[in-house]
Amino acid sequence: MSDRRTFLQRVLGMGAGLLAGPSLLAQAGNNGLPLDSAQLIKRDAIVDPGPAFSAPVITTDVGDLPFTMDGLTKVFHLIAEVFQQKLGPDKTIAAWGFNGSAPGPTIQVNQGDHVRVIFDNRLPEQTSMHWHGFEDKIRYDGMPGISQQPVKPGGRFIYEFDIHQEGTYFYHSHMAMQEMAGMLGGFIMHPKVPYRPHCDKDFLLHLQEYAVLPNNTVPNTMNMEYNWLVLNGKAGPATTPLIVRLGDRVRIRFVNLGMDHHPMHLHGHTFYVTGTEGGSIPESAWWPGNTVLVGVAQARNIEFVANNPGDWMLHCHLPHHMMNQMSSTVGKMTRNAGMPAGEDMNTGMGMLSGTPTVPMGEDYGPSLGRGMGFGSNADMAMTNGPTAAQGMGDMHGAIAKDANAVPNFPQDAYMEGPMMAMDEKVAKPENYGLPAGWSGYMQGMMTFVRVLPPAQYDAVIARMRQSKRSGDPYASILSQG
Ligand SMILES: [Cu+2]
Repeated sequence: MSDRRTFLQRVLGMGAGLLAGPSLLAQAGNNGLPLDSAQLIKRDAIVDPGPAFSAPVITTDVGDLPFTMDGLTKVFHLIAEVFQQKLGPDKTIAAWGFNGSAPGPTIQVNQGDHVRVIFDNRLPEQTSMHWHGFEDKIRYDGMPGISQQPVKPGGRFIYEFDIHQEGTYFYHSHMAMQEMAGMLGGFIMHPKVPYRPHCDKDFLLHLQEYAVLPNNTVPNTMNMEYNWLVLNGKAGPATTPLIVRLGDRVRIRFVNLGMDHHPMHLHGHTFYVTGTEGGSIPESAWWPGNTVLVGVAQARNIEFVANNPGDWMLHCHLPHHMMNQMSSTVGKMTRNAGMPAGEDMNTGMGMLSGTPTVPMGEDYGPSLGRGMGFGSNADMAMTNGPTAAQGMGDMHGAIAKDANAVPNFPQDAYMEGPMMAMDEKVAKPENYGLPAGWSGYMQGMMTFVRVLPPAQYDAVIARMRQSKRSGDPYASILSQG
């Protein structure tokens, strides 16, 4: 038991308070049993005292910031830096983030903890960290030039907090453009008395947007229109699904530190909104829905019983946020089979040259690519025309014979479907068992909640375990049972 607990604490970066005593084994036991529908109803209707700890939060594609102990103080080392980050296959950006990740790794603490964050600035300019929603001393509020002197390049500042709140909080640079380059992260305060009902799975999803042109790796932080909509730093289909077992009670915490508001929609389930950026909502005030609007600088916690098996979509419902790189679909090349990748966006859209020098210029093929930011030969290793369907899906009959005579054709004909499929490029254990070609239909701020019956759940978890990824965001689940 003590070995296991030590191991879990190391892997999860959790304090002893979170993994208290014998309930850990009870938890593994509960998860080892299939639930029939009667049990599901019972589970929903009766307030289960549940285990005496909170499930650690899983931040897919990001993970946690580890800590060390200095006496009774939890010490985190947060490093602001610039690095390359893949939003998906074939699209890399120069991100400004923390410890090699944008969003930065999640900090998880317990109510009652004393916390120290040693912050190092490895950016080429000064910065300052704000701790969003913290009711703490103003000298640690991170307002540059007001509550503290900015942290100069190469400089360090030490923040200290007494955690008396609970809920979904976040940290971010208080320099606005740095925030838009990726400088934000989650700060979870677990409650001293665990929330009821107990959630078996608890996820954090950051909602972000970037404007990055084809052939470019540098996000335009002043742009107001975005072509890359990401969850935890990945655009669909490169997002990692949320893996849950049929019958699990699930919490998802959405955090929005971007420029747009995002109505997040879950298929197949009705959830309750149970928390905001101000902490948990009393149960009497929870409200039901299947879509929750997550405004800028807000957090929204939702909870539901995953009692409906299937691979359910979870996505922002703004149509343009359900796509990746948008570019021209007009011009003669869309009318032919076997489209080339196209020229770069400027050329393909006739902005700089072409005859005529308008987006409809016929000299060049359209630069296609809501798929994965394609639209440039320089951005991608393969063409994305119907001939490059990677053997997945079937284009036969996908376009009507008289399609070209129909006003406004094409809409999604070359944007969603087999030519955008890249199952192999985004293969990972969490995608095991999805139908072939699935990736051609998943783009932008979009992922799955995979509600898996016990046998399928075990098969996916086994593959995740076998992959032995270092710093696996799912470590807290993989170390169970
Ligand atoms: Cu959105």
